[in-house]
Amino acid sequence: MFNYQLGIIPALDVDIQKAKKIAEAVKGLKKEIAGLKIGSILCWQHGLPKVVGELKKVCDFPVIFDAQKACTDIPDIVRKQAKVVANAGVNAFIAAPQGAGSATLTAFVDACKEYQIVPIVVLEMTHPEFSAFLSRDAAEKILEKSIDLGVRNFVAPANKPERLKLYKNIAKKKRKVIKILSPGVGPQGGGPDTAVEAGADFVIVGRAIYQAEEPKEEVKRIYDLIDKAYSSRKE
Ligand code: O7M
Repeated sequence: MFNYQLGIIPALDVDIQKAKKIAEAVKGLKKEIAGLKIGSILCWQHGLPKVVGELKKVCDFPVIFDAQKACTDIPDIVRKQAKVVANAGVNAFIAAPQGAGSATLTAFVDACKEYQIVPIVVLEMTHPEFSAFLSRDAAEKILEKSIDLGVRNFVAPANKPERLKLYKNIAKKKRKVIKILSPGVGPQGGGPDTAVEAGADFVIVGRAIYQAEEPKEEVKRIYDLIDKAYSSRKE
């Protein structure tokens, strides 16, 4: 799905006019923008098909749907959700299977394959106490199971770089190359460059882009940082 090894994924947690404005502003940044993440803020208000349709009128970036958070229900519902998402024209669908279990995760991945959208799986979140109700090794188990199911794209926190290294190493031991999409830069304390140095391939950026005076310039600034960090990264 991604045309380059590195890039930025703006999180469009804004209203539809603003989302279109940002898409318009960055549409020429083919190398810098890996995709656009849309979620509950846009889609609960306007509906997924409309949001995807409006963005695709403006630009041709892959659209990544983060239901904040999907893949938490029974397997049968999760399958139906994947179909609805694919029919709306989405390119990739993000799962957060913490608390749902492996049958739900399996159904999610299977349905994404059937409906030809890319499954992306959240391993661990950025906010404090995220794991308060989870077992200690929940993220590692999700990673292992997802890799076995054929998932190659994961979400993990930019503000916990040591965890990014760990996930890349687990994949390496399984002789698989995975891509990490990392949120948590800027207001949540992570640096785009330190995340990429530690193993992130794409940074998910919300407020730092959509609250910037010049979102396009902010994207270019962040890209410069991650590009340098990627060049000095030891795989
Ligand atoms: O850059 P921000 O902090 O304004 O926005 C961060 C975006 O990343 C926002 O869309 C969150 O829903 C998302 N996110 C997190 O902030 N933390 C996580 O652990 C996971 C995500 C995410 O994108 O999950 C798929």
